[in-house]
Amino acid sequence: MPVALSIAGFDPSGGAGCLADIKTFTAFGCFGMAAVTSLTFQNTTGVFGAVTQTAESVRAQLLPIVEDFQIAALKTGMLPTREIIMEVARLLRGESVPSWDQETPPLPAPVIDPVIRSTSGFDLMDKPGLDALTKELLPLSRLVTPNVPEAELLTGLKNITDEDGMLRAARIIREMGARAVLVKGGHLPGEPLDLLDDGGRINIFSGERIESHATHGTGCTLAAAIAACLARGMDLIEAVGEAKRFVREAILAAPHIGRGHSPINHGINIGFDPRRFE
Ligand code: PXL
Repeated sequence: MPVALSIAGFDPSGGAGCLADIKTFTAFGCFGMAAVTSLTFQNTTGVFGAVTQTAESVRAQLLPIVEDFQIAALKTGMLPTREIIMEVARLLRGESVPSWDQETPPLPAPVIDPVIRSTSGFDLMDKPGLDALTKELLPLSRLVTPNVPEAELLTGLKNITDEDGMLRAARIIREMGARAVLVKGGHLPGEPLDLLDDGGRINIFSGERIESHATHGTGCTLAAAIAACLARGMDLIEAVGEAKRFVREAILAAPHIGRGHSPINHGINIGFDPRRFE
């Protein structure tokens, strides 16, 4: 059974962050593990605060896992500070893993969900963190998955309004060192379109917009699903297509709980669909 590891924030309401990642890993037949970077306080209506971990406590969570298991998939989400990002980068390079044998990297190249700000406007990463993310972590990634606002913050572009803008953003992020970039166009008007730039090869995923308020944690879930599909041996285009199908189905089968944006149904792949009981 492939082991999938999430390095992300903890959302006690279970819709986003590492709880969403673990549920998604399970849905794809992976064994999910998680290291918490920040304990957030939130529900479906917004994020109200967070207590960040230190670089030391993130390392202390990760080292015993990395030394005991072969990790097949890695996904990062909320990485709130420069110190935590530098620590994750050191781990990816094997620098802080005493037992690393130098032949195989201790961790696979991660799928990076560049979580910068919550939909409700709460900053999930500070400014030095954003700088460290672009300089230290993107060059170590397998894939980066920004939505349009995140792509603008990462690149400094202020006018991503169409496919051409998404293409330019993807190229800039690749020039920062990312091997592949998936720019998610759901924030733009019209039918949604996601653009995958895999080392210069462009693939467009178009779909129909779903009218739903069940959007809490969709970004986390998509990135975790892509990581799990890569661990299952799919190529990147296949993995993105499968992950998009999963998120779409999970939105359609959302539990509609909470007063705000409902979480989605991560159980969809494992056969539990609440629509059967309606
Ligand atoms: O969806 C972005 C996100 C990721 N991770 C955590 C979050 C949020 C948004 O609120 O809280 C932990």
